[in-house]
Amino acid sequence: MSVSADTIVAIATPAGRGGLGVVRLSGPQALAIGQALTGVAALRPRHAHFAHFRDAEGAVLDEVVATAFPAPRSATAEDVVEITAHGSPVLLAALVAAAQARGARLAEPGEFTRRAFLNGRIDLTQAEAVRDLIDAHTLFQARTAARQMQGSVAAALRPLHRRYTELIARLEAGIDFADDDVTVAADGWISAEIAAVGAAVEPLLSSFQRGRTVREGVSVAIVGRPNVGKSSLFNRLLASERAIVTAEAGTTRDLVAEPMDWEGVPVRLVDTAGLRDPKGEAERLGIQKSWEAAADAHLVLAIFDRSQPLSGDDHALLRQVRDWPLVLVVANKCDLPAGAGPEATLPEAALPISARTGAGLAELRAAVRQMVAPDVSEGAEFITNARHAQHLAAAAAHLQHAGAAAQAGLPHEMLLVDLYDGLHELDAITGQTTVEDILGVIFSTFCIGK
Ligand SMILES: Nc1nc2c(ncn2[C@@H]2O[C@H](COP(=O)(O)OP(=O)(O)O)[C@@H](O)[C@H]2O)c(=O)[nH]1
Ligand SMILES: [Mg+2]
Repeated sequence: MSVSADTIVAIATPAGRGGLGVVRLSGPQALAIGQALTGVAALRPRHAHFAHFRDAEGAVLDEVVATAFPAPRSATAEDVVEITAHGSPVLLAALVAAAQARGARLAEPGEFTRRAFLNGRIDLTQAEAVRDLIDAHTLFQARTAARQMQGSVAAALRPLHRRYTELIARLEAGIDFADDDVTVAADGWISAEIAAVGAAVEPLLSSFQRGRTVREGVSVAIVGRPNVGKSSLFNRLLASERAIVTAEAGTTRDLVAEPMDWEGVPVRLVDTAGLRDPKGEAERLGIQKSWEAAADAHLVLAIFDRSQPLSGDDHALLRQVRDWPLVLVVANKCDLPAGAGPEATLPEAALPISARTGAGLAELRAAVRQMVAPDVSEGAEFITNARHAQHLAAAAAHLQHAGAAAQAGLPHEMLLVDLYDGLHELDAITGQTTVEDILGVIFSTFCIGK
């Protein structure tokens, strides 16, 4: 089963001191080396053994817990031993050195996961999800990665993949066994099947738009004239006094940016200098940066002070707002009485909030979440990985080409070239190869060679 001849070893926990540290072994010698390091005569499968790790002279270096996971029921599908020691870098290094002295070699980055893939334990999307899970910055990202680690991408592809291979099998059978009792598929059926497979690729491909948001996050810029409460809102959203707030106009001179978790979406929140006629060079440069931040942001929060009549600067911003693709107009200071008729000119959709009391903030959070990552719901499968999206796009293009060839009545051999190219793209997502599967489909469903 295992493709590896050698045994690898690595510290699995982060560098530095901690309560515990784990050394992991995988490969044919893992059990023998694990037993030698811990003095346990025979490690029972999936059983935690309390043991001692000793130096060359036999002096105890640490109390450890050793657990063996014999092949194939292990993370790599090879024999795996995990030794949990105390989290001392010198001690863990000594464990690794002792394992090396007994024939293990240092694992390369990602090699445990690589072996899991090569041994057929996980597919490529699952291997990538392991990395995404470790890299997650928000719980929502972690959940998404965890679902993919359990094979959700492959599961989403499976029905489409089955239909695709059956289509190819029908075409192949029609060509190879035309003289037998296999009926050649009708052209109308072939065109419809190609279209159906293409239609199944489409929603996955388009889901990458929101999937990318989950993975990479978005930037949200807070803009408005001075004193409307931009920095107050910024601090409120971050739940920290990050930006300076004063009653004096022109306090924020430079961009202030902080990463945050916006209902699961990683957001880079940017506070900006108030937009007005600048008084001096520093403010002029600050305001220029505000406009740039608004232009660069995925979403702009345009803030107005609802307790004041709209000023000329407010009107200038309202005119700009129309050119930005994703803008939320926010009417701040709703804890104060409304100023003389400002709502008349604020768009109806303006969201009333108070950065001071927190009123309307839940609605603001939900509205932004909806705008930057629409229907990212826990249940819906979506593509978060650019590599997967690229292969899906290529598969869609080949399917389109095959569809056009079918419409034009080209020979089935020609269709098959495109169809195989498209299938290889789908296979590249999970790292599987389907050619043998297709032979299987042909021989199982067509009763050939009676
Ligand atoms: N009553 C009230 N005052 C606010 C609110 N938000 C901000 N302020 C006050 O408005 C002034 C300007 O706030 P600041 O956040 O510095 O505005 P910025 O110039 O837009 O960054 C400060 O005195 C804040 O305390 C709010 O929701 N209600
Ligand atoms: Mg400010």
